[in-house]
Amino acid sequence: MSQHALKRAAGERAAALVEDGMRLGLGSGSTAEQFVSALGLRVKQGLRVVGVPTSERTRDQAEREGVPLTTLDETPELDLTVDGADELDDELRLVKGGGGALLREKIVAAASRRMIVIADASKRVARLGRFPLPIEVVPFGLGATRRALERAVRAAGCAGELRLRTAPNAEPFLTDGGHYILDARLDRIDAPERLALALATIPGVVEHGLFIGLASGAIVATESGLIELGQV
Ligand code: A5P
Repeated sequence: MSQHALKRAAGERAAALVEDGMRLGLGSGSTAEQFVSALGLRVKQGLRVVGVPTSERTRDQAEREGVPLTTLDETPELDLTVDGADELDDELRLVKGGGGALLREKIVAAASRRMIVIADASKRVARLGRFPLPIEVVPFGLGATRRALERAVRAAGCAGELRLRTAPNAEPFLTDGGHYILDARLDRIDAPERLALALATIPGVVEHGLFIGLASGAIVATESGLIELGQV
């Protein structure tokens, strides 16, 4: 089975869980794209939902697929968010932000009563950290924020370098919110909660890609079928 087929299977399963009238958070990335596509098919068959997209890219896709959209201003509480992840462990702790949408993804997940992660088996890890941890920062004061981050990372028991993410034109990558991303290449994160707390206290840090205590369940697509973790 191709990785695409695994993502499709996870996305379809999540779309099947959506109930009429639900207020949804619509995740970002190639796996969430499969969910939005499968959801669009159900909407065409008469399912009534509204969704808050977590990126401009997802907004464009949802509009194309005919999924009605809302905002967190109009709809501040959501029933369910479905989103992908760059890594997830057995405690449903996540690394997210590979696509740069972590800030809106975290705001939307936090506004949801449930968050279900959809992923292919390559995303499931015993320990977080091999995927570089995205940290969204404001452009002002980048040098000072980076130094503070390096200290915080070391104090939290991690080691590794921070790299400013660049776009294909070699300019700094800009998030939907107009911020930069520093990718922390840590290799292993032994104490995700400790690191998350340390990162969150640094001025200039807008958000980081550790999602802890947000996911209630996960659907992981493997060659031998779907595995469900937590409450799906
Ligand atoms: C976007 O910022 C990310 O958090 C994505 O949810 C994550 O990178 C997973 O993307 P894929 O499904 O494309 O791997």
